[in-house]
Amino acid sequence: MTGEPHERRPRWLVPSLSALTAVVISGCDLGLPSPITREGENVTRLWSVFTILALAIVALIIGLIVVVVIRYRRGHRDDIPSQRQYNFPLEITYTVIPLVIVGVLFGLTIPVQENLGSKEGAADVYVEVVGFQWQWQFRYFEDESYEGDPRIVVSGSPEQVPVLVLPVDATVRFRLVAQDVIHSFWVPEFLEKRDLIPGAETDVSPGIDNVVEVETTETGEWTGRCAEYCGLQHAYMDFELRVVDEAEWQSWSSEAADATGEEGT
Ligand SMILES: [Cu+2]
Repeated sequence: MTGEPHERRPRWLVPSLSALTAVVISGCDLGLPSPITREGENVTRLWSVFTILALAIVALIIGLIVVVVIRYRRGHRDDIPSQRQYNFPLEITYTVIPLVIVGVLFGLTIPVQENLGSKEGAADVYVEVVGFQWQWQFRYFEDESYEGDPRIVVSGSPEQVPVLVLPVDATVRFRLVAQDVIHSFWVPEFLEKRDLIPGAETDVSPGIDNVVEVETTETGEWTGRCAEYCGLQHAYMDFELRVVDEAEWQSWSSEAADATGEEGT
């Protein structure tokens, strides 16, 4: 037998894995919907860091496995592998590196999470989102007290999907209220969702933070959903989200306020 087949290095390996990783990363939004809020952009950035790092680690592990399998396969050799039981520096290294990675990811996660829960200063629009079996009602208020009669009320029905209209480049604060069971307010493009817990606004379920705030960044139309199974008609509990420019917002809100006023009288 001539030659040393076990010494051959798979030269194609690193370029192939690099190319595969590049295709996966560039070919899609790393699996996420395109964000339409400032908070969603932060979540997407964090997700990208996690995903790219995970792909790099997968590539490294697969690469090492393939190298070891090819390079150290038994072939026609009669020798036995090294019988050394441990390698202290190596073990320290592969313990410390993952700890550092987890620490960095944790550190990056905290500010994004804080941002998702933050509600500073006054918002531009206040909407009380009421979920009930099996529809949504959107009640627009003037301020964060959410008291008195809402200026605008949009109600869904089995025949009419409710439309949540919001201005673009605005801070919108949602107060989530469940009238019966737990529902969940979810627009996939927000990249966040929050449950509506019954009794959160009273003393029945104290300590529940049922207020979320988003800053809209794009005009367009999207579909929102209830993301918590809430009974037989849960699957039909959709709503439409329409984010509009300032002029459209002004005309819609005054028309909707008039319509709400007329219904109330
Ligand atoms: Cu539901």
